[in-house]
Amino acid sequence: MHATAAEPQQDVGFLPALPDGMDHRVRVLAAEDNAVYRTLLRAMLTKWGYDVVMAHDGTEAWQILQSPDAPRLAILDWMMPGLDGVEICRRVRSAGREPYIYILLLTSRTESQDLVAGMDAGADDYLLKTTKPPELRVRLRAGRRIIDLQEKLVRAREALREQATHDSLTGLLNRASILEHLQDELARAGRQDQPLCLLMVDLDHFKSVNDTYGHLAGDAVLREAARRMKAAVRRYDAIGRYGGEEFLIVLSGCEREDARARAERIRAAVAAEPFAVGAQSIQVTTSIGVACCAVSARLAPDALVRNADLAVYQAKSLGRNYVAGAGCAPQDPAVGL
Ligand code: GH3
Ligand code: MG
Ligand code: MG
Ligand code: MG
Repeated sequence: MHATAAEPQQDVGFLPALPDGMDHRVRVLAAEDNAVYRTLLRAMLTKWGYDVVMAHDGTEAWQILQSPDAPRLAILDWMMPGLDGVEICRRVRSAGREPYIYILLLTSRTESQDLVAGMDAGADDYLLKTTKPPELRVRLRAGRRIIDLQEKLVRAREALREQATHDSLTGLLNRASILEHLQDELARAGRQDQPLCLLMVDLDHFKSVNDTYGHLAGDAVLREAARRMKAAVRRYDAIGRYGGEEFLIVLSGCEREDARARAERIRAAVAAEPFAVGAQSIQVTTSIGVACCAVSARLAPDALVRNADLAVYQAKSLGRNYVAGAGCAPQDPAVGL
């Protein structure tokens, strides 16, 4: 990439013209204020199979790097008008954003302490402008490997988080997560003087589903019940599997009348049509307990869960396929608040 008057048309195809982005094209930002280098960079990178995003100065480069779909690889000229390459490195790193952006600084400086300063600012690598194109090409490949590894790491971390917080059978939040959510939402409701209601949903006679159709059919019923319930709640209501065939639904900012209506909708959604499991058609119903924490009431999560549990018990005793609990049937024994 050494572009001087003597060799303005340096052969950029020194390595075979096989694109480096064989599996997927990789976008790379090339920021360079010198028109000759810019043309050269674009030609090389395009030939190597990269999708090139060019910036003419540091300010433009920084703007591009701030966008949500910024290239993951950046080649930055050290000396540019506006922001220089080192300052851009510093800003990118202090923003601490993900996904990681791999930065290669391009410099005509040779003083070692300058290079140390560049690396200190967060550059991953640097190259002198006198370096031959094949070296830039392999250094970029090294950068791509880092980016690919980091992407795998992020995916693995997300999969682990999903596993740790969700129930593997139904895909709903697991017991620990729904209880943690309840605790957080109760605290928030207290701070903001908002009501909060909790639904506990228990499948009726579920043991007999297992006994009649087998455990695998029982699992399929749990999955379908979870799907129907999730479809019946709002996107910002949290739903989790509390135990075997018991579920909790946290309704933030919800008054008791509203919670009862919501519970009724969930009950109807499950009972509406029999579940098709293999060749079987299985009728499933639920008993739902409603517990409310009114504005200004200070209830601990345990107390709310206990009230919802008592309300489920009441719904069972009233014949199942039923909604019971706080404010639902004033003549009933005081359940909930
Ligand atoms: P009730 O109407 O009083 O709630 O009766 P029930 O049969 O639903 O309640 P019970 O507590 O007697 O039985 C719950 C059953 O749920 C027993 C247990 O084997 C089953 N169960 C718990 N977890 C799972 C699971 O992950 N898969 C399957 N297939 N069954 C499960
Ligand atoms: Mg420059
Ligand atoms: Mg139960
Ligand atoms: Mg049950």
